[in-house]
Amino acid sequence: MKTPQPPPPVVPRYLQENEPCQEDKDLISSLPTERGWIGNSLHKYQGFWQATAHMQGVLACQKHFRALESDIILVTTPKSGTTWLKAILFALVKRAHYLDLRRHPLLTENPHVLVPSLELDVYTDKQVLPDLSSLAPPRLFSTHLPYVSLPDSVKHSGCKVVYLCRDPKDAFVSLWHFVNKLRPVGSGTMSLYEAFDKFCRGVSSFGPFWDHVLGFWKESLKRPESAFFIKFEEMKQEPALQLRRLAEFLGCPFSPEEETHGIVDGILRLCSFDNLSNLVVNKSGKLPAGLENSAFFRKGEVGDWTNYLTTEMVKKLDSITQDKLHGSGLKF
Ligand code: PAP
Repeated sequence: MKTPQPPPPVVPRYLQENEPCQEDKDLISSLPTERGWIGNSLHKYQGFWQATAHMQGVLACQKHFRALESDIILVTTPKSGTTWLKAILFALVKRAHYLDLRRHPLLTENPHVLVPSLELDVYTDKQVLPDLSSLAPPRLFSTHLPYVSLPDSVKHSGCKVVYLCRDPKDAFVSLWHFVNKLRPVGSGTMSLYEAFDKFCRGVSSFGPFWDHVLGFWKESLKRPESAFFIKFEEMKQEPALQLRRLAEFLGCPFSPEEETHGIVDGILRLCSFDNLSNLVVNKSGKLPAGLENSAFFRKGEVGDWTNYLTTEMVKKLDSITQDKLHGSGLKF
């Protein structure tokens, strides 16, 4: 009699290495490759590092995504507050549909579901291209792609790009924590030092951080009507002011009646770290790719790097930032 075997462990989709088609395989094998942060590989594509599992989605959205003039694309460097800004953008531009904030979709869905990522969600199915034609305008999408890798239509359709970044010291600390939650069971944690070395060399998903930020900073100076540049720290410092600026930029400013009814504060309360992180969906739910929703909520503060980085690390990161951003007018 056969002894019953335990069921094979279910590997979450984000840890599965999708078998790329032959054309993508050929491209990937021609790219510089380094070991990634969660036991995967990173490939340098168009000057930026992409995980093998993301390459298919990156290439497919570059090839197939057709932006509309009315689209809004949130672009972020990883761990810069993407989840927060997704919530804010959704609440802002769809506010006419959800007047009662006590019955809002953000109370039952994670922001990553409401604002899907082009390369990580929308274009991940190898077999079937998504039909985006029935989505009500303005369509909201996100991406971590650098400016050079954006689908052409995002650059030329006249759609609005909202770009969010964060002090690299906090973005790095947040990324290190996140990656350690994502690593496969049994593969141990990645040390802060190993992660720091990779981050400083630019070898992180969608990195180098500085080149990513500079690409969109320059674009926002050249075409301020199409690209809105904002830092996590600015959002934290003056959320109401920044939300009103965002509404103006997106062509949906708050009316005097909305101001009287406190809609700005209502949106900010709905999207606050305390509110979102304490919802059942974000405490215990999972994304379709298998990531725990709770992994996107840690502290949500400015300056947590002081609790992790040594004086030498701070010196090194600050000096890279100064060198890379020198002359650009951008500072952290
Ligand atoms: P992603 O790029 O993988 O989508 P992203 O949402 O950018 O992740 O990063 C998560 C960070 O945003 C976390 O920062 P921390 O590690 O320094 O704490 C997370 O706590 C923070 N965050 C998530 N939601 C909010 C929010 N509503 N307000 C402020 N910060 C938030």
